[in-house]
Amino acid sequence: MFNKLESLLLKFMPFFSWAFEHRTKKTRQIILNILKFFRNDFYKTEIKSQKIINNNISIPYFEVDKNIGIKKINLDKKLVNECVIDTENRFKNFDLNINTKGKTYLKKITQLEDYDKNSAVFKLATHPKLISSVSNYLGRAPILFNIQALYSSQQINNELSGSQFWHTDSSDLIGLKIWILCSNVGALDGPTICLGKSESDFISKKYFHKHGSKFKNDDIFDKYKDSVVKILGKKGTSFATDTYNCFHMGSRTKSRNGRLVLMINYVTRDSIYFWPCFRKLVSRKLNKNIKNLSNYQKQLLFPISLGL
Ligand SMILES: O=C(O)CCC(=O)C(=O)O
Ligand SMILES: [Fe+2]
Repeated sequence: MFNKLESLLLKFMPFFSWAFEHRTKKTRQIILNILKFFRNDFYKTEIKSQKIINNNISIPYFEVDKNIGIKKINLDKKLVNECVIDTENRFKNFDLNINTKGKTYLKKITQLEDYDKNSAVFKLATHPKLISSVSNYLGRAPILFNIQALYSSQQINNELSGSQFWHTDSSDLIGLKIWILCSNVGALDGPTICLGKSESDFISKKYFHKHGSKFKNDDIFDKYKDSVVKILGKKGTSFATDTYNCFHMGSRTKSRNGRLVLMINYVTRDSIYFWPCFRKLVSRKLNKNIKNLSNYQKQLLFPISLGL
């Protein structure tokens, strides 16, 4: 009986999650609190993760102000340099014409499964100093949801779509994305442009913003031209952004060079990616080299690697 009910509910999950994503943040928080009650076991794993993270606590690389949600950060120089070289090499071997799936203005060159546990990128993404920084901001145990090398290519026409419009990411209520620039990024190279959290909250409330929807013109944001943060700089420059709370847009690329960036994405257990209908999507076939992880690393990937 319960199984039948569950499979019926699962069928409607894509609708539920879509409907959930298109609520205001406040409504989402209420729904999440109710759901938490039914997903007690899943949330219990967070306590264990938190303990392991606390046992490995390190001096954080950076601290992100909770009212701002954006910060230019300094990570380990040598490790960042290795990450840049690795990303450049992968980009060189990537045929931009073959991959026609997804967004044309923003190409996904790699994903989490492409990194083995001894790679500089994986080492950085699971570095206790980085994890301490992220978990301090989230106030919770982070989940390393994805690592992606992304390339924004020159756009000839002026038609914008998707994440080129101002939006907040809707898969979670809080999270951090770490950006490592892997090419020199100037204003014309399609940088991500971010508005601080308190201003974003103000706009969100004023316009009853539904978390998953995008602003189809820039009028509201033009007023904030002087206070936005542009994720640009020399190769190796790094930023942390809470794109789940800070309005942002990017890849409005005018230059031929475009932008190559490495993005490490941390979310919480509230993320819709861990809802039953999405679990299948995120039960990844991890690279065999990603197995035999340390206990610490396992906790960071836990809901994913177990394919829960
Ligand atoms: O292309 C960009 O810089 C924006 C990407 C974006 O919206 C995101 O990663 O959440
Ligand atoms: Fe986004």
